[in-house]
Amino acid sequence: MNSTKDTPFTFAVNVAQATLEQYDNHITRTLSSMKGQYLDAATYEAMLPEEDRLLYEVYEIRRPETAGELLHGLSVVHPGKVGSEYFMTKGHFHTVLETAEVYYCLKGQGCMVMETPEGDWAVEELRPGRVLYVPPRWAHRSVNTGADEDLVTFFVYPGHSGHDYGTIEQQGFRKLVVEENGQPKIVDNPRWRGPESR
Ligand code: PAN
Ligand code: ZN
Repeated sequence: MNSTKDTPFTFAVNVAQATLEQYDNHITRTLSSMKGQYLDAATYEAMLPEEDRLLYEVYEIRRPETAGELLHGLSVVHPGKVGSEYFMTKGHFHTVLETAEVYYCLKGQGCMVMETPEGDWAVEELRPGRVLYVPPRWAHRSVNTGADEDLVTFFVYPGHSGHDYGTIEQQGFRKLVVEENGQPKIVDNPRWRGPESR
């Protein structure tokens, strides 16, 4: 696989199926890893004992986690909701805040929820063929708003970025994406616990 390669390499993305021909690491995240993240805590607690549902998966091409490298792979968020809130990734700031990321959407319907430590927020649509540029300093979480299709994105970010999950686990995102009358809607997160609300 790629981990020991220091010569150029290629691999195929199966565009029709939105899968990678090869990868080094497969991460799976289930409902139990999202404790405290969904607004409807009662529905979350009721769903857990029924089944620890698979919410999303990440397929990584392994590269050294150093500044000159680019980490890349595929993110797959499955369709579904907890209450009215769509399945989503945990979301994170990069530990090195001044690092950006590019996402290219291959399949599905969804959006990226983003915010900065300074209080800016943004939600951008993800659909096949769209590229999203996440600038340095912006925390990011992908949300699958499709009814029955995976949301698949190809991502690339600097090797030394690191992932700070703790900040989002503690304070959440300022905005949530929920279904209202069959449509996705951006709403304030009443449980957001950022520095300004404490
Ligand atoms: C992506 C994400 C991936 C899964 O590769 O890591 O979509 O989301 P979480 O990391 O929030 O669980 C990325 O943004 N890397 O930096
Ligand atoms: Zn990231």
